[in-house]
Amino acid sequence: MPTVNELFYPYIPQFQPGPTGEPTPAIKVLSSSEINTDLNKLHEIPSSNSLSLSNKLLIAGGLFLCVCTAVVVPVFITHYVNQTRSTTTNTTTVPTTTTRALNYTQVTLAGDPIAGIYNAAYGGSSTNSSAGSNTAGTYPSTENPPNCIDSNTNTKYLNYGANFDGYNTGFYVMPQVGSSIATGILFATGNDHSERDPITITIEGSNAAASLLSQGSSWTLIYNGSTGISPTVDPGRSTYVQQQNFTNTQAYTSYRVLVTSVRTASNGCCVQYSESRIYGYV
Ligand SMILES: [Ca+2]
Repeated sequence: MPTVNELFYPYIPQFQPGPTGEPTPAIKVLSSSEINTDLNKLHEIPSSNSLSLSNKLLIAGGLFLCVCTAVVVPVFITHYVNQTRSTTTNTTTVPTTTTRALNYTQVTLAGDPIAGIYNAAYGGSSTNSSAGSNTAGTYPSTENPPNCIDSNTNTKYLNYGANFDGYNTGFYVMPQVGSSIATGILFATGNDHSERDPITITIEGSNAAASLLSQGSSWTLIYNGSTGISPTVDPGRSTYVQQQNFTNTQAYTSYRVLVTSVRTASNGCCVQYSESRIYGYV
């Protein structure tokens, strides 16, 4: 092992030997073991400038991994979340609305449920008629309500009404075609007694249940006018007259037809007609 002087004299001026050949007194002379200990400590804690190339590469590699972890992981998480959201959006079902063309047709047909009524003005409640003979509010059993929608002018519906004049009588019908938009009505006269011809009527529509159709609040007025039968000229017996058309855009499942005037107001009997068919869009 070299001595202190041998180690430092060549490099440090302070350690140059004095005139007597000894080191300057201010300088502590270290033993060989102390010097080796300090040198080992210097090796254990190398400065950055003294790092070997392999250590520098290791540190650089570590820094690179840290940067990648800090940048790539958040990007990956964001991408994964976005992908999840995108998948959820793509699986959403969008409701669609289908439409179809409406067909103009005869709305009321033979066999439709129909009820004779009296004591009824539009907007008001009604009383059910029943089969009878010369009795207020009834109709002859063979001249019943279904006869006015059977497309047969040889069959008729007659109602005496509350005062034997046929006023405020009529029927309500539930067409089996289902919901429809009524826009017209076609009348045909009875086989006799022109003084019993209906001259004016109202038509109302309803979407209420059958059990509620005797209540006035169930109905909405859609027509108030002529039957197409002239009040002054007899069109003939068992005869179709001009169909009456009106504007209506609402669909209904039931209709109510009420007679508001008869050719002869006090005819002492009734009102009668062989057909009263509703037309419209289904
Ligand atoms: Ca008929």
